[in-house]
Amino acid sequence: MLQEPKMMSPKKNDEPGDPSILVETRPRTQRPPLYKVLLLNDDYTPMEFVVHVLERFFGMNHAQAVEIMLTVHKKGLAVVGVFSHEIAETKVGQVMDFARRHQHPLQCTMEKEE
Ligand code: TYC
Repeated sequence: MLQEPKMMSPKKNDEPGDPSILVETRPRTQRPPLYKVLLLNDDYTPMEFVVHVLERFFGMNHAQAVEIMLTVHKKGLAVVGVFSHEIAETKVGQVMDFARRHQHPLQCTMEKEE
């Protein structure tokens, strides 16, 4: 008796072991970028004012604040904290505003951490 040609059943593509399927196992979560907040040296801002800024806006104790202030004074700048973009922007704004209100030329900036 004549056999009809067997139709190939539509191949399901999700059988276990199907080598044509690549299952992503590596999680692809991305950390949000972090930003360094930098304090810059100048010749006019009083040392005590910088120490106060570091205590007030960066939660440093007095000894830490003196140490970092002296690092900025000697090296020209120092990283005073690492934050999310939004927090870093807020800190920079707070420091710049506080310095301006007291008529000191203190500069604070942020840069992306690589
Ligand atoms: N260089 C300043 C002075 O001699 C002190 C100073 C330190 C200024 C740190 C700014 O970010 C600064 N009075």
